[in-house]
Amino acid sequence: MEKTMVAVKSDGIQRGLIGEIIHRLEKKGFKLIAMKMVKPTEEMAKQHYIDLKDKPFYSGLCKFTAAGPFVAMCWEGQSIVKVVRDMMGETNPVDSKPGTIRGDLCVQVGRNIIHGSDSLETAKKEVALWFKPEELIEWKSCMEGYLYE
Ligand code: IDP
Ligand code: MG
Repeated sequence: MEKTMVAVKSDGIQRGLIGEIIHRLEKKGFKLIAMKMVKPTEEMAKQHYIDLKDKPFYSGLCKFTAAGPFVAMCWEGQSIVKVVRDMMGETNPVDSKPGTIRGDLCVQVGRNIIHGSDSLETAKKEVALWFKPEELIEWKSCMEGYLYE
């Protein structure tokens, strides 16, 4: 099973969408392994978005991230990194298809409400950035036999 890091960003939290995002991932059949609400330091925000450090919007993105609450989660499931990215939709909601989280729930790229790791390698780094190993709760879902053969 793969793990991925998902976050509801402060715009998603302000808009009351924490439950909606969790609901979609739960309904899909993915398993929540860890979750916390934090107010990230600017250092954590910078680390989280380190791959974008040369982009013109990097500084503003990190300041926005550090200014508000952030719900960090770790989810587990088969091929979850790719599937969550597909469920999120494109980075720019203008290009996100209806039915995706960003396609249904937001309008502009700088307020696109959700983060999801973009590769298995990134997922490992991001899970380790936001969670200590003991914060990842390995539990057996009673639905497992009905989700996986
Ligand atoms: P992703 O969130 O779909 O993985 P990334 O390219 O990793 O997209 O960018 C991280 C975040 O940076 C985006 O979710 C968005 O909030 C913000 N962002 C990306 N591109 C732009 C831009 O052109 N202008 C403003 N913000 C941007
Ligand atoms: Mg990204």
